[in-house]
Amino acid sequence: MVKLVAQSLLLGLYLQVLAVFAVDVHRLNIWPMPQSVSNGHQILHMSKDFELMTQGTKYPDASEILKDGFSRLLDVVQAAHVVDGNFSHFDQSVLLQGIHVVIFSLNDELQYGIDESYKLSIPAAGNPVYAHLEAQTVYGALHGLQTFSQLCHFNFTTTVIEVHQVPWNIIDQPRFSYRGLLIDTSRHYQPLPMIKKVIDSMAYTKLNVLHWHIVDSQSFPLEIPSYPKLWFGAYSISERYAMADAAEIVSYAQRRGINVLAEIDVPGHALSWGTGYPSLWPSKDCQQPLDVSNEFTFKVIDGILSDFSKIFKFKFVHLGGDEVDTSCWAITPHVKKWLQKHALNESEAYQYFVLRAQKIALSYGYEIINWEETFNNFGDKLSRKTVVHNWLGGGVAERVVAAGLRCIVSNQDKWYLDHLDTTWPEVYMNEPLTNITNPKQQELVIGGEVCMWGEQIDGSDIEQTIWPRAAAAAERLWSPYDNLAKDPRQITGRLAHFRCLLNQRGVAAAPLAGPGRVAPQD
Ligand code: CP6
Repeated sequence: MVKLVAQSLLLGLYLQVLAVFAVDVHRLNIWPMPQSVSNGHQILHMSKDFELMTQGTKYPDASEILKDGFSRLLDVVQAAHVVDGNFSHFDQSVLLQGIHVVIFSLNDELQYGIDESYKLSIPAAGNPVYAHLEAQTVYGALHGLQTFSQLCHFNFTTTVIEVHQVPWNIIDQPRFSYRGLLIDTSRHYQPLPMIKKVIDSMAYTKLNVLHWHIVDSQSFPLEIPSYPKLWFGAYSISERYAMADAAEIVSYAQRRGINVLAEIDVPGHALSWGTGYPSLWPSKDCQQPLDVSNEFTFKVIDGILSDFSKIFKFKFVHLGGDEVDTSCWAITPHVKKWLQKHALNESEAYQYFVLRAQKIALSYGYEIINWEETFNNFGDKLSRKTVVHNWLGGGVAERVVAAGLRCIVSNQDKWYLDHLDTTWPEVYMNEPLTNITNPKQQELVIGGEVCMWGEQIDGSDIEQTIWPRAAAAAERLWSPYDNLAKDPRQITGRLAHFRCLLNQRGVAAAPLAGPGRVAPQD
């Protein structure tokens, strides 16, 4: 009896310790929360000669990617403050001299599924004092530098940057390999500097795929050298991206560990293609979907994907396939005749179109992402190299992975950022593995994506519409399930802190409270 009481007391104590730990971890101002963290309560001062050290590693000269990442780290921790403290005041044993980075792989090709893990340790003292960062790839090291940047604070009395709460020991890796953000440059053009700013801010929160919904019905801003009249569908002669600009975006993102997923949304969302090539429209009265009966349609898709394959090096291309209304195919005489000749009904013709576009993408070495309607209508016919992109609501991912295909979750009720009434706690609580318990099926959910559709936003308000809510999704996709807050009230302070950090870094992230952005109710 006594033993039983003692045991239950012990168990109670243990649970309490666990609970305290769970709360405590959210008191640390790190976003997204790493896999494992321990910290102390001392302070280091960052030397004004704070250096990147790579001696003794396979990277004696450090890759340019790492060096650039290090110089961006210095910029963000300095946050434009004037650092002019008198460093001779400080005891050498608490002066942080630099960060020693060890990268194990020499391959710095960015691709889906690469190792993004890192280990970061910062001692409380030493002689000299160095932080240590280890990673398999340079992209894991960049994540480590991002985490490091969040531990730094400017001291206004000494005018020196400090690292608080040392010693730190952090071990970290992402829960999901695909952590995306969609931007839409067809409904509103986004200037190139804004796209770069979005990429910068994605890196702060460890998102790793920029899904570029480049073209749609409203405008065709991208240059396609194989079919140079396509961008006649741009809004104006200024609101365009040259191929070289797109290549620069890809390279800018890649240097920050971010893949670019390019999309052409066929056959439904493609009206603007016909501005330059009207024969892509079934007729003047039927301007979408693209003309399924015309061989030229598939030639153009081939040309676009051929041009894409030269610059968009991500393993996936997105082929859309959503919201296809085929009704005007059936009433356009030459298309109707073609359907009859091939004994296809409208829905079979939609399937034929999507599968033929898939074959073209495969011929250029891509794997394919398609919106979920393709799965809902003919899932068993899709190439096994298809990833199904959910958007219509919950419950689809379960069926996709049960069918053995991969899935990306973007449930519109939770992760569509153009829904301004979706609050950050709702974004945070969207769990991609809802109702998926089989570990093999869980692996098929490769991640998720928040979508910033462009109908309602442009360069003037894209940042405050994306942030801070996208950061809530970023933590859901990065942090181990057990570290995620079970109640968003636990993390209001930490997210508010992170959004202030975004502001300090020049990102116009909105406050957590306010219209459409309410804090959780007490
Ligand atoms: N454009 C494209 C869109 C949407 C989709 N595809 C969309 C649909 C409904 C809502 C938001 C966006 N604007 N090409 C659906 C994937 Cl609520």
